[in-house]
Amino acid sequence: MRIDILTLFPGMFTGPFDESIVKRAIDNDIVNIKIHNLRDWGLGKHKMVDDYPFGGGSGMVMKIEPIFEAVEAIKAQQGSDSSVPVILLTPQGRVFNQKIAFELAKLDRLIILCGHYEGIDERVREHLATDEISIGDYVLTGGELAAMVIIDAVVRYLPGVLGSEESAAEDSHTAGLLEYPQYTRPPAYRGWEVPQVLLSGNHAQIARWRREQSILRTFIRRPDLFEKANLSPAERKMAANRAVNPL
Ligand code: JBE
Repeated sequence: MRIDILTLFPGMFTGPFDESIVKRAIDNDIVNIKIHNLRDWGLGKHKMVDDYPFGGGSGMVMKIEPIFEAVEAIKAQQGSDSSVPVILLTPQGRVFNQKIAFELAKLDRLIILCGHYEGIDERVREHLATDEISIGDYVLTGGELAAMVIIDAVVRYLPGVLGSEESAAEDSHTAGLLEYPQYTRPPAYRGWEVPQVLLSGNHAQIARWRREQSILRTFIRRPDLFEKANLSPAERKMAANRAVNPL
């Protein structure tokens, strides 16, 4: 997969892409992430990328020409395929989630536009962006952090990035539920003990306990997820009972 990012702050991306799993994916040529400085397409000798809003008001608006010309140049870099999806990161977009990450991971190319300042000339939305995504209902100073969040979630899905064990943890059985609690040694610390069942060696019992914990946790913390989860009637009943009468 190739991901192109268009930003006014390319320096923000060093760090997240230079560590851990995303770095490994880049080193293994599973993903190719190219960061482009929008300033390179700025207008005139001052490389202007923003301007005053028509109609007045405070703040600056990102100009249309540098963005269009940058995206056209980037598209042309690997065959002039005008069908490459162009995602604009904005609080006005559809809210990002795991399903969107999964869908984006199927693409072989993707261009991400990081907005800044008070906004972007509306014609970029109308005539260039093919999708608008938000990572949540809060205001960031720009789309860069949103781009990093999305890329991190997408890259995990690319074949070869996670080990088979890690990916198995996301199978349809557990999808949509919160994770069960995890413990490691020591079995007791300051009197706080690891649940006995995990030390029992009884794998069927352990699997049952974990499933129950996932369901119960989801019921209590995220009723919205519980509602949508793929659960049997017995599991739904168990959650309702146990939440009222905890063990
Ligand atoms: O979520 N986002 O993509 C944003 C982009 C820019 C500013 N705030 C956001 N939340």
